[in-house]
Amino acid sequence: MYTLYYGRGAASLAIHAALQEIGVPYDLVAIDLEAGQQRSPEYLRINPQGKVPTLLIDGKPFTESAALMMMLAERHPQSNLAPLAGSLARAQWYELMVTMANNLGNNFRLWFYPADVASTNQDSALRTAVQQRIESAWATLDARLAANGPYLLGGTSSGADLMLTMYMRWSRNMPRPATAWPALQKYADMMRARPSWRHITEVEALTGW
Ligand SMILES: N[C@@H](CCC(=O)N[C@@H](CS)C(=O)NCC(=O)O)C(=O)O
Repeated sequence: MYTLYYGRGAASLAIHAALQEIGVPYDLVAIDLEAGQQRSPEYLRINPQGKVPTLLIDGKPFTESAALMMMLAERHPQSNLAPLAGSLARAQWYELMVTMANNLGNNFRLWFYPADVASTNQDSALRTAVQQRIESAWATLDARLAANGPYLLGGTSSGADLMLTMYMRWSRNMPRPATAWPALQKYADMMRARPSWRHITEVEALTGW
């Protein structure tokens, strides 16, 4: 049995979509990040880092969205969150998952939480550097999808696409959002039309995509 602790639109979003795609029953617990619920003693007991997502698997807490996606893909091979274990496509999938976590996950963390590394939230050198790194990731992914889409692995969708859609959504208020790149815009339209994505958008009451 799964219980997902999520924040609206946060790093839990792709895991929420994955659970929905798997089709198993799961419980949701909303953590209000703006109200600071992630730092409540109750939540810190299950996730001492005070971040979302946390996924309870049979009552035991696990964290890190990319790791959770890998775990779910392994536990539910029939859900096609990842290509067949041991295949070359699976190797490509791991490469993508880790690259996106490093290039997008880490840089978005700095974009939204610059105080992790800077003394002020307005460190413009940091913001410029982070923005450039995120935009460079969009350019690479746009070229990849334009050459060999419609999904990250070509003809078959996977959990990596759920991760990328989540990251892309986070850029919507940036100076140059992911959808400024044409192949990524087309990709966003396709991914947002998925039943799982529409469902989580409604449940998490997300606006502005
Ligand atoms: N690398 C982590 C990042 C988790 C993370 O930074 N989550 C943010 C929301 S997107 C959070 O919980 N922020 C609340 C806080 O840091 O106080 C993952 O991918 O799961």
